[in-house]
Amino acid sequence: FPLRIFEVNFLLMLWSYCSLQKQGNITSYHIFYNVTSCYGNTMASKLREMQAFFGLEVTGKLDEETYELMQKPRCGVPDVGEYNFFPRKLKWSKMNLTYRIMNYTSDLRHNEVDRAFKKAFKVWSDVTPLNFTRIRSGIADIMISFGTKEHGDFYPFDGPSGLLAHAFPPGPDYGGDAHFDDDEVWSDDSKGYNLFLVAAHEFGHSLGLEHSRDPGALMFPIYTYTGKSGFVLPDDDVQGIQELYGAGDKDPNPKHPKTPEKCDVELSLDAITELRGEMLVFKDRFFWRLHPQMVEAELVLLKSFWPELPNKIDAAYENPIKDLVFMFKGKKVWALNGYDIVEGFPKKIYEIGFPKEMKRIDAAVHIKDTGKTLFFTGNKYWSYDEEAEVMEEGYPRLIEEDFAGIGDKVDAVYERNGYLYFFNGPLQFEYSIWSQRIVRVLHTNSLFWC
Ligand SMILES: *[C@@H]1O[C@H](CO)[C@@H](O)[C@H](O)[C@H]1NC(C)=O
Ligand SMILES: *[C@@H]1O[C@H](CO)[C@@H](O)[C@H](O)[C@H]1NC(C)=O
Ligand SMILES: *[C@@H]1O[C@H](CO)[C@@H](O)[C@H](O)[C@H]1NC(C)=O
Ligand SMILES: *[C@@H]1O[C@H](CO)[C@@H](O)[C@H](O)[C@H]1NC(C)=O
Ligand SMILES: *[C@@H]1O[C@H](CO)[C@@H](O)[C@H](O)[C@H]1NC(C)=O
Ligand SMILES: [Ca+2]
Ligand SMILES: [Ca+2]
Ligand SMILES: [Ca+2]
Ligand SMILES: [Zn+2]
Ligand SMILES: [Zn+2]
Repeated sequence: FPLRIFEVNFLLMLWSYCSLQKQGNITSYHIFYNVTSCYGNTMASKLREMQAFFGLEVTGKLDEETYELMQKPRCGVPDVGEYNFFPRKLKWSKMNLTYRIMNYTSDLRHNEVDRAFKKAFKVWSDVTPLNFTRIRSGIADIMISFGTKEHGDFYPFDGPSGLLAHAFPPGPDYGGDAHFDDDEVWSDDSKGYNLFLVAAHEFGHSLGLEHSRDPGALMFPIYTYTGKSGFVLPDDDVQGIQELYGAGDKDPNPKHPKTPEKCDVELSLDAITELRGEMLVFKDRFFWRLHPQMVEAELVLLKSFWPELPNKIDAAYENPIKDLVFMFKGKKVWALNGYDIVEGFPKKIYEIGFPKEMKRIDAAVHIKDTGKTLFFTGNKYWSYDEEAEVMEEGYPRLIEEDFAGIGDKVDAVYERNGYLYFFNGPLQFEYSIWSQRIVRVLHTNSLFWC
């Protein structure tokens, strides 16, 4: 693939070369690369493509945000360029494919590596008619190896972190082959990088898939550890691979999680909170970040911010005085200071004053003016005094008695300028604390200006 190699190499070179051409301080919040002076307009237009792909502000310049994204652990198949030079829809013309494990990493036992690759192929064979057979000698369609730095294909790895692995699209010779950077620490759990997850992503490329823009997809170019419980291939990837190969006849796990659409009229929420001036809106494995200066909400995986949290939460609120966000799932509560879980957490919710038999909280909101936090569960609510750190006397009370009209349950709630915004299914109730009544009923998705 001379053209492709050139393209990838050119981009890798650009990233390292341009870093020498830095024009200011990395810590400053302003443009620090002048790409035009480096490479002329071609590169600026490539960068624009990449920024558009990731939903960043399209400037054609390497700004802080773009740079941060490039620093994240990612897959070595470049995000820009590939759709220009890889012909669309490269695929294998046969359904029986072979793979061979050429050599191993010293981070894991051989049988652990074998198992990770086998499981990664099964992710794809479960949803297609493809069959993968391991061979131990000769030339397989998909040759798998571990290497460091320059490892024989002009796509050098870069030492620890950064690029993790890469794979070639279907074709002869190098086609389909997958290479893993042995300067990473590979694991079968959350430590370092999970070999199974990275392999499943790479084999997607080996089969002809490109990167996806869907942050929930396995083929999204940024690595996120998704937890120990059974991996299920997201719907976006299933659609992609079935477009190439069709469906198989025995999908053992037909429930493939879909990524929520912010403008879905039926949209309902799990939880909502502020965090240092941003609004976080939780739904399933994700949350949207709504920055006051940004019109477009950014969707990210919960695990990409807080790997230790569960994949879905019940409720969340911020105590801005303590600069802590509390998140609830079942009987547990986590206190977070930015990215960090505060020592001593998770705690049990009965430790903050709930009855022992209470199974979960539906929603929570902190009211700055009173210093109280309201917790909603079923058709009742509690009031917690943040300063005294005690549950107030006289609670729980019925939601219906004190917040008439908002329904008999609360999915999520937040406070702003003296109004409480209660979410119940696809509806949102704007409630004036001062006049103690509902002033507007809105669609839940109006949060996102849909
Ligand atoms: C970079 O940072 C240093 C120390 O913080 C400062 O002295 C210098 O002026 C900065 N340079 C630019 C170009 O902003
Ligand atoms: C970047 O470099 C080009 C060409 O050298 C120059 O015309 C342009 O003014 C520079 N832009 C910035 C922001 O420094
Ligand atoms: C693929 O391999 C299986 C056995 O592994 C065999 O039963 C099947 O006939 C093969 N299909 C083709 C198209 O070669
Ligand atoms: C895949 O393998 C199974 C079992 O070995 C076989 O029944 C099936 O026909 C194979 N599929 C194809 C497309 O060859
Ligand atoms: C594995 O094989 C590749 C390609 O043949 C080679 O570049 C690399 O050094 C080998 N790695 C190890 C750990 O033996
Ligand atoms: Ca090959
Ligand atoms: Ca690396
Ligand atoms: Ca909830
Ligand atoms: Zn990739
Ligand atoms: Zn390689």
